[in-house]
Amino acid sequence: MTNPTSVTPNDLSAFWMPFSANRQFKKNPRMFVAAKDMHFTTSDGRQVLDATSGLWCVNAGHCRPRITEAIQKQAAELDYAPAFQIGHPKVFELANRLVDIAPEGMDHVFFTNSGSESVETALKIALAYHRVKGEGSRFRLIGRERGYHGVNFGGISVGGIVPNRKMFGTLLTGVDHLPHTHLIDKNAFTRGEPEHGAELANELERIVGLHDASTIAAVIVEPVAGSTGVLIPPKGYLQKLRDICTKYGILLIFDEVITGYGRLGTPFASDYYGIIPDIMVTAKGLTNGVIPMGAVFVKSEIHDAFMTGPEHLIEFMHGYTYSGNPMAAAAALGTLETYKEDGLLTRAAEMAPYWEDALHSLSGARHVIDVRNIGLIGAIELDPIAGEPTKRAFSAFVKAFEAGLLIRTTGDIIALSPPLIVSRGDIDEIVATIGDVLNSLE
Ligand code: PXG
Repeated sequence: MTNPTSVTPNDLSAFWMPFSANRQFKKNPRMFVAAKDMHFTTSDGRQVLDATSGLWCVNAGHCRPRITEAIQKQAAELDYAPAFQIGHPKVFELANRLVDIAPEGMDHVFFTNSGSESVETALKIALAYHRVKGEGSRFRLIGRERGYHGVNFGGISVGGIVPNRKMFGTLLTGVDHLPHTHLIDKNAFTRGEPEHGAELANELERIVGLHDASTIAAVIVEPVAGSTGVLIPPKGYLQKLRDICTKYGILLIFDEVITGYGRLGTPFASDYYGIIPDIMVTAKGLTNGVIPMGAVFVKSEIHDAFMTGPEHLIEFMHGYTYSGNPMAAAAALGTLETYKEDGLLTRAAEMAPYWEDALHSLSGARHVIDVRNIGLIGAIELDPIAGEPTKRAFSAFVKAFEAGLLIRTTGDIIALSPPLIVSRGDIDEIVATIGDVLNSLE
């Protein structure tokens, strides 16, 4: 058992924390020192119920034995193998296991180390694909307002979260954006997919009209936008995007970093909506968050287009030192086994009705202006404090943490995505704690 006091550092200044209010945090740190299944243990020995799967990644719950054992064994057996021009068996096995659970036709996998790298990889595959096909004029990339595609330059260029973009210069050129689909006036308190907004996909026709299809390489969207505060696609919206992309020879990229690996009650959102993209970006739940890893799935047609020319030449000039490294591959295989044994890739479908009812019981709680849900994802949107956006939700986060519950907030939205092993009792606790917290907020 870890002694909580022994792992509390006495100087917090050297570590520049990512996406954090560093000064505020360091005045009043919140530290986890252990985790098991649905709970974290804090440095002062409290249990905190995880309603966010860490950062949307610990889909099977914490410290699952198969994953731990797989990593331990791998570390002692083959720690690292060069990723270029040499292989190791586990990464090939993993690619096959992934193709087995992937949507029809997604037959090839390129490995990365994160969601952000998977996004860059997908965008580069899309651009290079058109070029190897002799359509190098297709250089434009289309994203969406409020989209989150990680933090690297390609991702923030196609992304649409203003604070994540505005500090960083001109970004990629040749990028345009679809409008976001958050129509709170029309769709507030919808259970599941909203009725209004499918027509927003027709904006892609307008963008094609403006730039001409012959200049557009790909459209990238999150099937359900997560980071921005859970925006669920209106009924029919994704199908319209698929149809317009097909009509104009534009590749459709689904960023499934959050929706992948069971979050909606199907292995991927693509299965949930019955819409197959051309490229699918994944990470997070691939290794249960334990070892960094991402995987980009492509259709054979795309992969095969690269497999021409002299066989001694590298077909795609891209990859990372740690692409498919043995430790990550072992963690991913252990994760897939755990998902299979516990039926986790479809468990969210069983729990979703209970989750939906529980969340919507908060509709009348103080400050709540919208509740939305799909699969095992939920969001509670709060009325912002006038002139002080984000403050109310952040207070909710701190109070919930003190009350033994981990939630995520973005803007004035509480986003929830519990591990897929969540029980009805856990759901009751999540909702009761949030209800108390909201009613206690100014
Ligand atoms: N695409 C999507 C759709 C994501 O949600 C990334 C790409 C980037 O993944 P990496 O592994 O590079 O972080 C993400 C990441 C939150 C939150 O609380 C969401 C993410 C990361 C951290 C916090 O909403 N999403």
